[in-house]
Amino acid sequence: MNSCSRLVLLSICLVLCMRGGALAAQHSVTWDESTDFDSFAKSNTFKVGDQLVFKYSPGLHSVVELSSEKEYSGCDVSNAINSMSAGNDAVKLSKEGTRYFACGTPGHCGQGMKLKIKTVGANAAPTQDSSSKPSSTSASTSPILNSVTSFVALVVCTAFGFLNFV
Ligand SMILES: [Cu+2]
Repeated sequence: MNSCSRLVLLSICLVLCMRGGALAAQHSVTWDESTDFDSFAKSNTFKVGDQLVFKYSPGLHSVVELSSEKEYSGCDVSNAINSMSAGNDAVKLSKEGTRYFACGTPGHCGQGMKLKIKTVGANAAPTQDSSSKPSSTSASTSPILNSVTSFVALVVCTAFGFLNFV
């Protein structure tokens, strides 16, 4: 094997390894009345494993998580499923689906301090809101496929690395 084809193989291995090991992202959101939360939601792709971090002045605001679209649109925070008030609140996006957040300070949600985000599978392409199909079957298997790809890439890379020394 000449050095040129080795270089090509090495490049392929590198690409495969990087593709397999996608890093989880952290999405910081400035949690106050001046933020455009719709734009924030649209300009970010939230994937399983990512983190959402709410940054604000403690005491002034809080973060409550709501369980339904109805509560979200009506700013009904009486049945919040989670409540945070530290001012640097991280939320782990552990599965696919839509999540609803609102400010718990009276009046703030009505003024627009609320955020709705959609978490997609870790391997999903960063497309803009391809409507509301559940897509659970295809996407839920992707983390496994992802691991398989990484493993195969690792084995292939190790094998070729070994051959180069023989
Ligand atoms: Cu607030």
